[in-house]
Amino acid sequence: EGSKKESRGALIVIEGLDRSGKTSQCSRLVPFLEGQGVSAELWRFPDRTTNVGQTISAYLTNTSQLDDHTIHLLFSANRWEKRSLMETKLKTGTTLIVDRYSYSGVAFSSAKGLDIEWCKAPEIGLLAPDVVIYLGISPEKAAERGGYGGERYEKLEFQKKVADCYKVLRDDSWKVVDACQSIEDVEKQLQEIVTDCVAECRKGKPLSTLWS
Ligand code: FDM
Repeated sequence: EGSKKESRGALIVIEGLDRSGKTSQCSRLVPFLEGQGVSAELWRFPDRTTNVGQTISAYLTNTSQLDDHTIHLLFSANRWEKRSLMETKLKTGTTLIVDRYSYSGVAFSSAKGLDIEWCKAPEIGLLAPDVVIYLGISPEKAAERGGYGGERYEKLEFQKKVADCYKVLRDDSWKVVDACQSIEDVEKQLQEIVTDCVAECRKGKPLSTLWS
């Protein structure tokens, strides 16, 4: 423990294809951290509870149609509307486990053919994650797991394009965890990564902004 009176929380982002196990692993991490005495919350994007989020949800369930650029900017706006709360939570010591973030935003929109730099631009200035964890699984293996819902992007051909776009975005700072292992093995590796990350932030690692 350092001498700092208040230590900030960590911004931990989990990314991956549909059916990679993101959501269930995210929800296991929060009680794990709390058990370690770390204040933690589970967040997810899109946050479908806001007005913007409801518009996004209608699009994803095919209840409405929107131009590709328009929906891209709405996904980004949905992160911007949560930015100040996110900053407050982090600065007051709460660690956030975030199920999808700007990387989903860029990967899914560029998979439709939008220019990647154009896709990244509206994300500039959002808080940068302290770590991005990618749950790696091939689109074919993910599809075999079954249970794709009926939402707009849940189709093998599209998921293959998303996987390629994630590859372009990924850099050496990302922690890639093999999502084809047992749930417990994946969980154990995630626990190690988040424990290290929380410790680094406690020691005073500064918050930064995208894209960094
Ligand atoms: N998605 C998610 C995007 O296209 N852009 C974004 O910025 C985000 C955060 O929305 F297919 C896509 C990814 C996924 C869909 O995600 C809804 P969940 O995790 O299934 O709710």
